[in-house]
Amino acid sequence: MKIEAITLREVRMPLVHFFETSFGRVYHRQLLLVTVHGDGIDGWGECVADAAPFYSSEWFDSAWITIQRYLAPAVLGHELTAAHEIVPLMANIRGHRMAKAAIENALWDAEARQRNQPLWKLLGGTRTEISCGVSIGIQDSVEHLLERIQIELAAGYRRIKVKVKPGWDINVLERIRSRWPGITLSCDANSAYTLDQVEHLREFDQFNLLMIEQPLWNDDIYYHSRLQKQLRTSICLDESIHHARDAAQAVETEACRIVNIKVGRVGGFTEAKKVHDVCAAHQIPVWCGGMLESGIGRSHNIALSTLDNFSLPGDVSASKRYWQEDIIEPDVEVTPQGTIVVRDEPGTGYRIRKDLIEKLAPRKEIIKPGS
Ligand code: OSB
Ligand code: MG
Repeated sequence: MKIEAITLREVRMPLVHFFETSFGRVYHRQLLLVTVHGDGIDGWGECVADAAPFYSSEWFDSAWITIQRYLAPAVLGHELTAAHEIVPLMANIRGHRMAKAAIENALWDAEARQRNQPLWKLLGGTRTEISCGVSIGIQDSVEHLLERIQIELAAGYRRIKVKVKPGWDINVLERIRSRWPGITLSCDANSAYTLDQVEHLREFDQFNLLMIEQPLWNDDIYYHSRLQKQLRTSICLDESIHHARDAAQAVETEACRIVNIKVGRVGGFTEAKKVHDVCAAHQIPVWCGGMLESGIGRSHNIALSTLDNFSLPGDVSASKRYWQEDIIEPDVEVTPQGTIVVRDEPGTGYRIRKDLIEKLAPRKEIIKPGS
């Protein structure tokens, strides 16, 4: 396929429910949608960077300008036979993985449509049904949190993950465990602790958690390995893993026993597959993380989750948990057994609601060679 043009769109979507982590509360998402045009086909990708550089150093504006100034010019006009060939074209631009992933993933979507094949098969997936969990943010009260957990369990979700931070952790986990002693439960600290809180973190061991996600610094692997030796609970790394080498280091230093793969954080499907393979080779299970995606990013997460080593439930859940109206059709739906049945149509299997996107998009820019 020849990459003839790239369209950027800004779409603002209000969340059905606010989402709060240790770095703050959000009420809506400012999405950057990327469309790659070539050979009469449009491929769609979503940049998962947040409106502000809190989860990672990338943010909406940095992604937009990096694509406009550097990434689009590096790839426009090139003729590719497979989506992964775009990776070396962008390799001399350092970092900006979420921006790169949006372009690369759009191209995978285009390739799947062009080959008339489901994206999940093109990626090498083997599962036809994926296992779903939910990530529940910090609430105004523990009672509110318990109510939300009740709703998600009733909907069939197979794993509950709650956000924690100092002051909203042991007390909260105690309440959850006393009400539901047997559910699969995990927590995510988004780097809210330091190594001198080891004694406090050891208290998490009493709750039989599936994992504690990213307890320490966002850029650290080594101190997580020191911490893991002192905890019974498995550590899962999210923020610290940017590529397959990070995953290899984390595995070799025993900094974690589980890895969260977010395709945006690692720079696209090609690197996500490599992280998956490194972990598989060392019997480290992985699961697919979420970034409050619209249906476009969500459908890509579903496709990725069909790879063999995605053996734990991901943060891939139903459209209606996030949006009044999603920008794909049909909505992503979860069965009463807590699974998503993978669609067999070409591409992601979901139709892009372009009219709705145009209505929601206050800003749009078409980039062509030489423009
Ligand atoms: O750490 O996994 C995280 C959302 C935004 C930024 C970071 C994270 C999250 C989530 C949400 O946990 C997962 C979802 O999309 O439901
Ligand atoms: Mg996380």
